[in-house]
Amino acid sequence: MKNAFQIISILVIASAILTSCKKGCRDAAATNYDEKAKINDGCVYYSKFQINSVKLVTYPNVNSSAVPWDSGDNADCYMRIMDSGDQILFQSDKYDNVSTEVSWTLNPVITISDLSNYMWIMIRDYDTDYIDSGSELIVKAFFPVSDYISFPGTVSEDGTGKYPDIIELNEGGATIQISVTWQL
Ligand SMILES: [Ca+2]
Ligand SMILES: [Ca+2]
Repeated sequence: MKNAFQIISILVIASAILTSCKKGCRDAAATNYDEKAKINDGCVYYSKFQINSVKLVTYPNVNSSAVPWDSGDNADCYMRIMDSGDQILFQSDKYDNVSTEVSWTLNPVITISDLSNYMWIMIRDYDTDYIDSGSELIVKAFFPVSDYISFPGTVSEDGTGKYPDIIELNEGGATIQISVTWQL
């Protein structure tokens, strides 16, 4: 009888301790990370993201030979999204004589499901056609997808948290902002 009482007492105390410990996800890489959680209770991770739009915020006035992109006016910009193997995932229409920021909306959006890899965003000046020999490279910006995920042991690049809605790339005097939506 005494033993039974002791066991019950221990169970009651243990249960009180457990319920006072907050349950939640303790993995900082997860979408539902709870820094106050004491007991790990299920984590959720994004597995893909969609690219909604790409904005060219600014770009250099001249090419690598210090010559204006086009004689007499600004570059006629179009944008490409490529995977790590340089395969084209999306190519936009062009905007003529871009002097201020421009934005391309992807319709349909494209979905990226390999979060461990990298991509490229390329902006070109359309000269005579859509092939590379007829256009000038303005910028090819490296897009390190995994840097924004916070896999265990890595840190997201945006500084305020992982999974940013806008990913900004700065490369060769150009600034590009990518609008994304993360998905489970
Ligand atoms: Ca040109
Ligand atoms: Ca032009």
